[in-house]
Amino acid sequence: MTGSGISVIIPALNERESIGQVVASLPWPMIDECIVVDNGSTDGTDQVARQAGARVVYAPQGYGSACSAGAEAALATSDILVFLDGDGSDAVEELPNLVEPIQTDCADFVLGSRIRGGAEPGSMLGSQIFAAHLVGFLLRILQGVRYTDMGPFRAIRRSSLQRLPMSEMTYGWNIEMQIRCAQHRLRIQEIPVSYRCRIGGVSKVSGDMRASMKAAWRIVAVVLRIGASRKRR
Ligand SMILES: Nc1nc2c(ncn2[C@@H]2O[C@H](COP(=O)(O)OP(=O)(O)OP(=O)(O)O)[C@@H](O)[C@H]2O)c(=O)[nH]1
Ligand SMILES: [Mg+2]
Repeated sequence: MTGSGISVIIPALNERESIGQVVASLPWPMIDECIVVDNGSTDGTDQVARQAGARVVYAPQGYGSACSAGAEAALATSDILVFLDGDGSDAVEELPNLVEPIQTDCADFVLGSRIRGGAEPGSMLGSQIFAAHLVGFLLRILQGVRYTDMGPFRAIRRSSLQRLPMSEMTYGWNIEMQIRCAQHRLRIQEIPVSYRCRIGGVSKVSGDMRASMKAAWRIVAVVLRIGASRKRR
């Protein structure tokens, strides 16, 4: 076993209805902290998160910006960073499965695949499933790496993330991490995870046509800009 301090990082924008339940249902005995990263919530998400036991940090706008600020803010003693969404879609009870390959030094990055785990009907749009397959296909050709998803529920060794020159501050952050992990020859594992419909509140991405198009564009841009190169950059 390597050191196993675990920080859970949750980007959250206007998730008052779900964030309390998500934070409270984390497997607290095995984690060291939960950081909720808010950048612009107007519904008191930060207060609810704090009451449920999270530390709240604030960041400039954007999903990637929030994830990156959370990683920066993690306790110095945390060797493993776990990312998940604040809307209750990710199966927090499966967190032990996600971190185990890193704790036992079998992997540096573990991606939870909703495609392999079986997403609850309605929790993923057909277009998201198609995009996951398409991006997986492109990255197999471009990078020689097999991914079946770009899901938010993931764990990474902190020292590994620090080596990656992450630059996307938008919804392209997740796929950038996956590509850079492959380029930096990190040990990657993908495990099946469950995925549910959000437990309340309003969708910021998949349920909003404009936001979905923007997110899709960022993902394509990242795959073309970073994924087309095999070099470590
Ligand atoms: N801090 C922060 N969090 C964000 C931002 N945009 C989205 N989020 C959070 O990122 C997570 C993913 O957003 P969702 O709205 O659930 O996107 P989605 O999963 O495609 O949509 P649903 O299918 O409705 O769940 C949620 O926890 C959001 O609150 C942002 O700009 N800043
Ligand atoms: Mg969601």
